[in-house]
Amino acid sequence: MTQQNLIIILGDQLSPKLSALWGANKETDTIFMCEVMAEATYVKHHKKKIALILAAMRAFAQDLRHQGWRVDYVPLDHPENTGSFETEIARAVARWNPTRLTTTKASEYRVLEMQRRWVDTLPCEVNLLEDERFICSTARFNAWADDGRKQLRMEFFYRDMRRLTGLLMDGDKPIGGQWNFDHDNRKPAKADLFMPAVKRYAPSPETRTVLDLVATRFPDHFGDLEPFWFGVSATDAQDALSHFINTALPRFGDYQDAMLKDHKFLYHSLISFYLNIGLLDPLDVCQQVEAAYHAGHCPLNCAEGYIRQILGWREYVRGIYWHEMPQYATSNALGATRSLPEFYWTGDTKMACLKAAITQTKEEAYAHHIQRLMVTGNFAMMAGVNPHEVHEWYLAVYADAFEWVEMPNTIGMSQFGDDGLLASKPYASSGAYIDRMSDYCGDCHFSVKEKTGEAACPFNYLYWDFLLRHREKLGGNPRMAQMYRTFDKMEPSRQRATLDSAQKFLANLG
Ligand code: FAD
Ligand code: DLZ
Repeated sequence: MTQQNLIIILGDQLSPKLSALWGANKETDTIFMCEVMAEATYVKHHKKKIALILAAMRAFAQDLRHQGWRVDYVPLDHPENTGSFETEIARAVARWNPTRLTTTKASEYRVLEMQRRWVDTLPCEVNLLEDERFICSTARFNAWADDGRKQLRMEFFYRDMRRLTGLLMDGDKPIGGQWNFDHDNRKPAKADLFMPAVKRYAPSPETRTVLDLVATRFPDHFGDLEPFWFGVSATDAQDALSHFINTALPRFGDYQDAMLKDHKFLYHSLISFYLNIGLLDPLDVCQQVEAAYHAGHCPLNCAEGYIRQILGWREYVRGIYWHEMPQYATSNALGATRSLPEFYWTGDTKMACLKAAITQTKEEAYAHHIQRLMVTGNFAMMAGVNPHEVHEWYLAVYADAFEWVEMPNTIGMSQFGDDGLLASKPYASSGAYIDRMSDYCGDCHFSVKEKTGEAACPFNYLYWDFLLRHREKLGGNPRMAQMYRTFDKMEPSRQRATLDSAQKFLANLG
């Protein structure tokens, strides 16, 4: 049977607005989707993440069928499934014999390279389209980045994006007279604060089938599969967003950086995993938050802080990824070589903050930004763990992790592996920061007040050891100068005790 067009939709392209669907014809075209082992195992993704993607792919395919599309869908347990995009797409082309194959560029470099090979290997025309689901095209970002500027700082990119979209703008001026209201944000939270409940979605029979499949096929992957509460459709995702706007947005900014051991989600929106697979549109999300602000539903610091995460950070890290790949993947500016400690896979550590962040990651495939940056990321960087290993961990364990967004956050922001391309200084901190922003330290085995010795919080001495190890590279950074002066003013005996404590700890880290 000869078809005009075979349209390939990948597991993170679940958007009706996908460019591969523009101009498609329900009469003559066939949509192809496949579940493949290779995508679940190139890093061993968290069970919940695999379940989310497969369940959402099936729900999306079902919606397309209801809209009258012909969908050729190969499930993971199909007896003839060959297990990779390349072989499954070759089989689909043999089945349908299309004159043309249309697909939207993959979000990850690894898969885009595959798609580019299809041009030479497949016996039909291959139409590879831009992914138009982002607010800033890669061409626009590249033009901004290559405009002779000295540094590619997010804040300036964000201002351009505010001007481009008109979000929270009054003519050419930012509403409220400032671009950024972070000085009103970042308060520590108290455990007795009223916390909004997370919206949970009971698995449908179709999702249950996926959960059984994941339990059978990926028993040795990291993470708890149950309870599975993610939504799997655009309707669920919009409902989760509305719930966030109604219940948590008014306090989002204030407690954005807080961490509490009994409140995993605080005032965060928990929509990254929906956005990243296409169930929500980023501009639409920002516009809904802007509308909530104009309706008097949330203060400006919350609306601005939230919009900046999506319009600013999310678009910016994607731009950095495509601007810098493929060399970005192996960047290791601090020459870190240690293997990732085993406790990142078990949570079995006496450090209460790391235990909490990793245990929650295992349970939920989710941790919020500050847990990722200032707990697991901060520790790995100060302990000198190879950033590529750290990257593979983050890519595997979070439901929202796709390389384009995860890699710049990990290798750049959290590990300083890109030599300051993304962050003006390393996000290194002692235990005092974690103590200020969380309630983890109270019942920790280690004392955050102690600076050296076996009872001291390891973050305290690792911080100085990290700075000293990298003095040549970081000593000239004006944002670090004060910290080096503080170390230099310490009593020599205290300096020695600090570095000895770090050496002992690192020697036992394995
Ligand atoms: P909220 O706190 O409610 O923020 C709202 C939205 O803003 C998020 O849904 C997300 O889309 C966006 N956002 C916020 N911060 C960032 C950021 N730094 N970069 C990009 N988008 C941002 N985010 C991912 O989506 N996927 C990842 O794989 C990922 N890996 C990370 C790894 C490290 C080491 C760090 C430090 C951060 C990482 N982030 C990643 C960014 C951020 O931690 C998550 O986007 C956020 O925690 C998702 O939870 P939320 O939806 O509740 O976000
Ligand atoms: C992450 C993932 C997983 C686990 N499984 C699939 C799958 O079976 N089929 C599919 O199309 N996509 C899957 N994905 C998402 C892909 O890895 C994603 O499309 C690429 O990362 C984009 O470059």
